[in-house]
Amino acid sequence: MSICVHGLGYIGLATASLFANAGTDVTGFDVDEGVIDRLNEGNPNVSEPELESYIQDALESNLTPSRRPQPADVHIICVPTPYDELNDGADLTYVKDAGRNVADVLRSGDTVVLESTVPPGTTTGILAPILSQDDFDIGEDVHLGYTPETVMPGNTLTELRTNDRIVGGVDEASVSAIKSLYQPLTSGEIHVAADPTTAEFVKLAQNAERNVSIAYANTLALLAENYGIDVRSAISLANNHPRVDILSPGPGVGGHCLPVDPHFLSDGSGATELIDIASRVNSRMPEHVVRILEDAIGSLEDKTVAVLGITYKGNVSDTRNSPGLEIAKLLGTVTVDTRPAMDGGWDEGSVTIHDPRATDSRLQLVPLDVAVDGADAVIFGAAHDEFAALDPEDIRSKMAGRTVVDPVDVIDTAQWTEHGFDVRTL
Ligand code: SAJ
Repeated sequence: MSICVHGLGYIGLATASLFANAGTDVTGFDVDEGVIDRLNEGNPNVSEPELESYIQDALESNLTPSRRPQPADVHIICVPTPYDELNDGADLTYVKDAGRNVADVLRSGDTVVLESTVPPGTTTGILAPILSQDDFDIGEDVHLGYTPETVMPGNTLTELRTNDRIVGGVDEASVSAIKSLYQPLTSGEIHVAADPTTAEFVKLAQNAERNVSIAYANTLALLAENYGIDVRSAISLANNHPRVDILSPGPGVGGHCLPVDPHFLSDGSGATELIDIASRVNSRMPEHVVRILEDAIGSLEDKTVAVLGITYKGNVSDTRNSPGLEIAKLLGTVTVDTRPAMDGGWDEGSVTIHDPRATDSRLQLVPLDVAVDGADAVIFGAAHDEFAALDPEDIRSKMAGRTVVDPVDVIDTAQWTEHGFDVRTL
C-alpha cells in the first residue's frame, strides 16, 4: 500500500510519520516548497521533542517529502481550514485545492480521506464533486470518507496513537477501507458515523462543547470574584460530585481550534446562540485580566508591565489567537508587529513580552531578565513549566513593583506571597 498525505502542517506531518514508521510508503506533499526543503534537510520544525524525533525516524525510513502530489492507493488530506471572518465560516480554499491535486493523480480503486476540520457537508458536498471530475463514481470507483484528527497539541504523539477515531464514509466499502487503514495504528476504538456529514458535525461538537465549558468556568470566575471566593478551590470542590466536571477558568481561549471551529457550525438559523455567547464570554477575559491588574496598581499610565507567556496555552509554541498576546496588546503598546515603527526601530513602551517557547519571529520577545527589569507588574499569560520553576526572589530583585497577576495558575501563590509579592488570580 502507498499513501500520499496532502498538507504537512503539524497534523499532516505527524500522520504521515505514523504510517511511515509502521512500514508504509508515504509521500508527503505540501504546496509550500519551503516546508519540503526544510524536511529534506531533516528539519521538521515542531516544538514537541518526542514528535520531532518520531518525524526524523520517518524521514529516514519511509516518508518522502515531495513538491508534487503523487499517485497513491490512499490520499489523506490534512490542510488548514482558517476562519473566514467575512462570511463567519470556514475558508475552504485549501480543501478545494487539495481535492483538485488529488483528482489530478486519482485512480480507480483509490481511497481518499479528509481529516481537516470542516463544516458539516464538506466531504460529500464539496470534495466529492471535485474528485468525480474524471467521471469517477464516488463510492463505486473511489472510496471516500471523513475522519477528524483529535490530537491535543502538546501531547500529539500519544494522542495520535491512542485516541479513538470517528469514521464517516460515503458507503460501507469506504468505511471498511478507512477503518482498516487506521485500526492498526491506534489503540483506541474506531467508531463509525452514519455518514461523513455526521463525522464532521461530531468533530465540531467536541470543540464547541469545550469552548462552552470553558466559558462556564470563566463565568464562575467572574461571579466568584464578586463574592470574594477563590474560584479554583470552589471548582475543585464542585468536581467531587460524580456528574460534575467543570473546566478551568483562564485568561481566554486561544489556539487555532476552539476559538474558530464553533463558527463552522453556524447555519444562519440562530441555533448557535449558546455557542456564540460562550465565545463572547471567553473573548472578554483578556480585558478582565487587565482590570485585575488595574485594581492592583491603579492607572497603567507610566507603568511598565512584563507579560510572561504569549503562546495560546502552556508548553506549546503556537501563538495563534493567544490570550497572553491579546493582554499585551490591550496594555497599549505595539510591541507586536511585523512592521518596524516609523523611526526604523520597534516602538518603545510600557509592555515587554517574554516567552521561552514561542517561535514566531515577528514578535519582539526579550529575555526574562530584560522583561522583568524595572517592571511594575508581571502578568503570566501561559502556564509554561519554565514559569512554575521561577525563583520569586530572583524576579523580585529585578522588578520595581511587587504585583503579579496569574490568571493561568502557574505559580505557587503562597510561595510568591511569602517573598513579598501581591499575587492576583482569577
Ligand atoms: N483552556 C482553558 N481552560 C481549560 C482548558 C483550556 O482556558 O480548562 C484554554 C487553553 O488555555 C487554550 C484554549 O483553551 O487557550 C484551548 O486549549 P485546549 O487545550 O483546550 O485545546 P487545543 O485547542 O489545544 O486542542 C483542541 C482539543 N479539543 C478538545 O479537547 C475537544 C484537541 O483534542 C483537538 O484535536 C484540537 O482542539 C483540534 O485540533 O481541533
